[in-house]
Amino acid sequence: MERKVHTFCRICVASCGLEVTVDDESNTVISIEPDRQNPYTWGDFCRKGKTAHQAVQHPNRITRPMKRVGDRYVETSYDEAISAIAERLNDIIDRHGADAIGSYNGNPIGFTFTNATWYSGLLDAIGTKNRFFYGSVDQNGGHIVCEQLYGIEQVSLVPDIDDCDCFLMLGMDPAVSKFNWMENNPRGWQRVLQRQQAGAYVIVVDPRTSSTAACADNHVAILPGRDWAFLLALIKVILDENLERLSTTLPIVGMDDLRGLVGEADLGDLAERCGVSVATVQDVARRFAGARRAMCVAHTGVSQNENGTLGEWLSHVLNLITDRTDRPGGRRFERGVIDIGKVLAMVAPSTKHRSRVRGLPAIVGYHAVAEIPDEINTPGPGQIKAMLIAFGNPVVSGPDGRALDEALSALDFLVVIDIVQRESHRHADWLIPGTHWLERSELSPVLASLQEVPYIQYGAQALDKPEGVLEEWEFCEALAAAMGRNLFGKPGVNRFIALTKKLARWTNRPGLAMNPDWVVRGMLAAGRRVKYADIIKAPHGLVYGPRRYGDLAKALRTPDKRVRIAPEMFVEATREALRRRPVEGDEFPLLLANKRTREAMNSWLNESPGLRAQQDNAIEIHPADAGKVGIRDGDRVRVISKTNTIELPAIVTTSIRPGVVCSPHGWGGRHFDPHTGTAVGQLGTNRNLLVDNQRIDPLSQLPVFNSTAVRVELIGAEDRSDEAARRT
Ligand SMILES: Nc1nc2c(c(=O)[nH]1)N[C@H]1C(S)=C(S)[C@@H](COP(=O)(O)OP(=O)(O)OC[C@H]3O[C@@H](n4cnc5c(=O)[nH]c(N)nc54)[C@H](O)[C@@H]3O)O[C@H]1N2
Ligand SMILES: Nc1nc2c(c(=O)[nH]1)N[C@H]1C(S)=C(S)[C@@H](COP(=O)(O)OP(=O)(O)OC[C@H]3O[C@@H](n4cnc5c(=O)[nH]c(N)nc54)[C@H](O)[C@@H]3O)O[C@H]1N2
Ligand code: SF4
Ligand SMILES: [Mo]
Repeated sequence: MERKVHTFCRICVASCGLEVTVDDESNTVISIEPDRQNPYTWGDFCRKGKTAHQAVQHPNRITRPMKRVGDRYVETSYDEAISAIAERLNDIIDRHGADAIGSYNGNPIGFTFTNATWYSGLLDAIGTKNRFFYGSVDQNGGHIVCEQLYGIEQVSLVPDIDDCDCFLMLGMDPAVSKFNWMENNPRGWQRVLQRQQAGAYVIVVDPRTSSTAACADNHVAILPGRDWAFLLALIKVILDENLERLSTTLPIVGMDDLRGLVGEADLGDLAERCGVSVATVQDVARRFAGARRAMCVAHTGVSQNENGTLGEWLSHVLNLITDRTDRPGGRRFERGVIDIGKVLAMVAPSTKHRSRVRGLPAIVGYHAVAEIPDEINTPGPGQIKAMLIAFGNPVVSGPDGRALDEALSALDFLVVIDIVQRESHRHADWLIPGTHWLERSELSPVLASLQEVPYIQYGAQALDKPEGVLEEWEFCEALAAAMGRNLFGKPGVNRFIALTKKLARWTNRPGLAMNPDWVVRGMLAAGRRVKYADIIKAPHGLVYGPRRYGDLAKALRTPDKRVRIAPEMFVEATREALRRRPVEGDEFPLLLANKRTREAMNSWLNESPGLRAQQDNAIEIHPADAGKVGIRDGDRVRVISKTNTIELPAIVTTSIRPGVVCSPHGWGGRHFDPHTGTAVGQLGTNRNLLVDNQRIDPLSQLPVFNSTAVRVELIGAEDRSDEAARRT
């Protein structure tokens, strides 16, 4: 029988509403279409959503716990897996302490609040402080900036697109990756273009003529990694020319410190650093400050650099000194269903722990992916001996995957929870099946708090999970119980869970057994903004209120309830950056930037058969740079950084700025057939192998994905010069 399920896509934050047609008999998807009745996301959709079920039917999907035997895996029961893993982890904890168990959880966990909560509960049960998450390759800069400025580690400042007259967009390519990151604007890019048609001015700052930049009224082709200098230059022009109009919605402290810093910088020097003319800087600054309504939005292109956090900070400053924060047409504060600061405090451990080897502080409770190899390789108390990797593929998505892979191979014990065995999982001792979001029903207060308007949707389950497979949270709960350690590290929790399970069995009411839904309902009740029952009654999604302006002032959590516009740590870091001259070495004369591809989601969807529009990644290079080393379009080239060497085909194009090359991430990972132990296919090449894991933004701890210094050489250059010699 055919059945239609209304739910939403949980691949990226765009959260597109879906109508999934399911064949009940075979438990398969017939089609996935956008849900026309979704009041909020209708109009946004992509092929990744349309073909999402291909990952459910992945030919190498893990559907039973699998134990490594030699270079293959054999299927076992959950009972066997859980007791064996519990015993081994307990043994390692007994011998080396809880911190000997490390953990990485990746991006897809961000879409499943229930599993994220229980996974974090398992880590609390273990008691390890060696936790790593994808924030350190993604949004950590945002957490630091919000914490410093507003006193909350996450503030959802959503672009208020439909009222904006001047868009200043840095390091983002919404024409490809949709208008989302730590906030979501459905059909955001199309709406920007509509505003443009109505007269709005669009400025895109990007070293490449991306699909987004191609539509800009002004495309500023900046040097990668220098957005902080560009933004500081804009702020300088605005303050020097008295064009500022301080926020009217927020009390601000620290303007003198900001003015002091700006006074120390020289406009010509700043412009030179970012490779943009002074005239362009002045034009952008005057336009932005003079526009009736405007917004500055800085995304991952800005943050994944050595001074990325400074870039993000200054993007907030620019909005604050021109009264664009929490104002129509600017960046509006959306309260969400629940105080997200509180939620974060719940899911993230409130530890100020410092990492053992590099001494770096945890950010929202987690350390940086870049540190994992050091923490595994360096002997001494607290050395990581075992890891859990869930929902993540850091060997491909993180910096220097080769170093990480080698470190993972040296572990005593590695447990993976995923739907497929990928590059980061190849040394796993145990593979535990993950579930796919089409197989889960869940409600995420976190996702709901990233939306442009007060909006929430229940993520209904479309398919049954493979028979016998436990959802990730169930596995975490069972493992904590088998280890004899209380979930969440809270005394009595395991006993309570066991009791509720008994009660559920006696009464034949499964809902009485404690489960993550309880937490969600509790939070919704505490938030008092929307009722659980109302959400369930709205299968197409629920807009539960009007968009409001001016709530941020009430939400501030700084001690004096004012915005700290110039936190000392940022001011000092900017001074330091101003003191340093960029070193442009002859050995590595080009800067490697990054982009995304429409058909892939980080490292995990490019092998889906339905998505194989692209089989390979390449490196884009400007004709002037290509000419210097004899590279022609389509040639295979060697890309060399201090860290590693890779080979890629070259695309010679004027759409990239001279001095910069660009290649998308997420490629080059293999996946495995655990039954036979063979690696199945590899599409493209992992450009992150070139990225150093020691050189990170000291504030956010993000690697330098967008400004790694490289050199490019033609492979077989000798043959070509022979050929040229023959011709002459
Ligand atoms: N050079 C460069 N590198 C980057 C970036 C960049 O812009 N440039 N972007 C960074 C960003 S923004 C991000 S978010 C990271 C992402 O990096 P990661 O967080 O490591 O995520 P992915 O590489 O996408 O790997 C996701 C894994 O989760 C598994 N998975 C998917 N769904 C589920 C599920 O429901 N259950 C379970 N158990 N497993 C699941 C997939 O099979 C896959 O193995 O990459 C970062 N890396
Ligand atoms: N199709 C697709 N969509 C996605 C994803 C995906 O993997 N595929 N990932 C999702 C995730 S996890 C995230 S976090 C979001 C991210 O979404 P965005 O933050 O919008 O990221 P990108 O689309 O990679 O756009 C980054 C842009 O920055 C430019 N850039 C590179 N270096 C610099 C620099 O130093 N300065 C400036 N100003 N620009 C620079 C690049 O050329 C590129 O055009 O996208 C989400 N959407
Ligand atoms: S992957 Fe595509 S369909 Fe899914 S939420 Fe993102 S944009 Fe929407
Ligand atoms: Mo991301």
